[in-house]
Amino acid sequence: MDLRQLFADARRKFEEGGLVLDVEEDKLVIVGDLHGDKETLDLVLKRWDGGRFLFLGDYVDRGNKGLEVLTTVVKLYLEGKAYVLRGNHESPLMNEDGGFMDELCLYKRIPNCGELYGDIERMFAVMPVAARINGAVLAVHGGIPLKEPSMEPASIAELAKPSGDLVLPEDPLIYQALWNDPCDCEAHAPSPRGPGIWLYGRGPTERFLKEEGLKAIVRGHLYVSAGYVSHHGVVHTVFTSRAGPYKAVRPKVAVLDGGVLQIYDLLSNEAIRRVEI
Ligand SMILES: [Mn+2]
Repeated sequence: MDLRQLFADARRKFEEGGLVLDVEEDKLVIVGDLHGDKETLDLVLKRWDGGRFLFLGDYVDRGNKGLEVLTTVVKLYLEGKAYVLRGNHESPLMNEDGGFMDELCLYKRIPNCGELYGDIERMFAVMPVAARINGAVLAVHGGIPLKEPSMEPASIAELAKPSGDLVLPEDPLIYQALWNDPCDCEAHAPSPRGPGIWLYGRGPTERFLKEEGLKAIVRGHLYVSAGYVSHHGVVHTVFTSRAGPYKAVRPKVAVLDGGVLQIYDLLSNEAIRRVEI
């Protein structure tokens, strides 16, 4: 299939779906950052063959099969088999130095790679940034955005109605949803990732979940060699890439099955943690 057509079709479908999804699924396999790791993606798709998937973003950069990963998840999305969220690497801000533009133009030598990237960039801009699953779990790449200057958590409704351009993105709440991380702190702290990015602590996390009537957050973004870490018992980070710099990672996915969230180790094929939601 023509790639430009594929990404244009996906862009139109993403546009119709909005920036925040409401998802109802009995069983959902939630996949963390892939960063061009097609082998691990194939492992997940084989292990849960015929299942429903939610991808937490960061399909490209770092690993060398970003285009294959992106194409695969977008096809699953168009076939109605997967929800596909945006990560901070779904942005021209990252792809110039992160490896994806070089993959397209230098290594794969795709003719008119700039035009293909233009289609991809337009699609990135309209991808959803969060999904509410079964009214209980929020899936998001980075996490809870904080409103300056009060530093209180933003609501999901505010995320759904952004102001400013979405390409980079410029909207500060959307930007933080893609970039923020949890911390073991009580309130919040500036993020080492850069200006405009925050670490959200126990207080804002608990207030956010209470306000939204949710139980937990499943997110990616943070590289952890164990492939999984939890904060305050309610923020669950899964990391699913072994590409490039992540060779030593033990990749994990989260499987939401009824009222239970299970964390699976992909190498041993075992559930390493079980959380009642
Ligand atoms: Mn990320």
